Amino acid sequence: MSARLYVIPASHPAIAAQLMLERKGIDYKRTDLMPVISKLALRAVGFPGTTVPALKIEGARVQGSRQIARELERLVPEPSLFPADPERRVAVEEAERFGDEELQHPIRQLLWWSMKHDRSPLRSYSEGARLGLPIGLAVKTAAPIVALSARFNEASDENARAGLAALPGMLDRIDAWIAAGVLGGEEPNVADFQIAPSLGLAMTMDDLRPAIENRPAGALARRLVPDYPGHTPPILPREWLKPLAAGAAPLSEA
Ligand SMILES: N[C@@H](CCC(=O)N[C@@H](CS)C(=O)NCC(=O)O)C(=O)O
Repeated sequence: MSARLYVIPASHPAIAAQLMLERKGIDYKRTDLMPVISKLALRAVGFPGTTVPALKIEGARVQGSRQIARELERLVPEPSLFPADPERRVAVEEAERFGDEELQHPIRQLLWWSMKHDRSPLRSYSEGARLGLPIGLAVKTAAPIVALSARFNEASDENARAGLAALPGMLDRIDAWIAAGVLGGEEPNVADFQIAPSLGLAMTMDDLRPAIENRPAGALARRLVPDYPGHTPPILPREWLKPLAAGAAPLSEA
């Protein structure tokens, strides 16, 4: 089977797609793209949309982590990403939808907000990437890319604060799904693969990690994405982090 995955280094939905390709045992080649440039590059190779993950597989072009999951399932049914039981499948697909539509974007906005205020961590997110130019040069010339990415993703103060305020509730939801066996089962499902990379990316930020790492959600991320690339030292205003500090859970056995 011939497959090529287009990613932005450390993109959480792109890591979700990589995990699912690996779970299905599909060999693939990876093309690393710089943010913003990625939009043009994807159009140039014939994708209709402008976001990663984007997958060329068996002559088809599939874009979006949830669409990719379904195409992989169609091409390689086993091991399945979806539970066989219809009721469990509904629950898993709801968790997957939440991961895509509710969790992904605030984490993305918080990262771009941080980059907008200090670009120096950018290099750590690109470690090992092949961007077609030396990483050092890519990072040095990244100011307009960071500014545009922050703008495209609406990484404003207001949205960053809203994301931080929403995070404890989202983590509670994830922990409840883990307790109910919807997430975190022995055989990872499509929702595990969708949600764990967002948690992994969040935990690269020193400001967010303490609120996540010692709870079941943190254990899920460590299990599925133990080596998430990137590290952002503390940068968010302390005042904004108060909703998170209130929700930080003590060490759990999960
Ligand atoms: N919900 C979509 C989100 C895709 C998305 O927004 N990807 C980001 C990277 S995380 C992207 O391609 N952004 C374009 C850019 O940064 O220029 C999915 O899961 O596929």
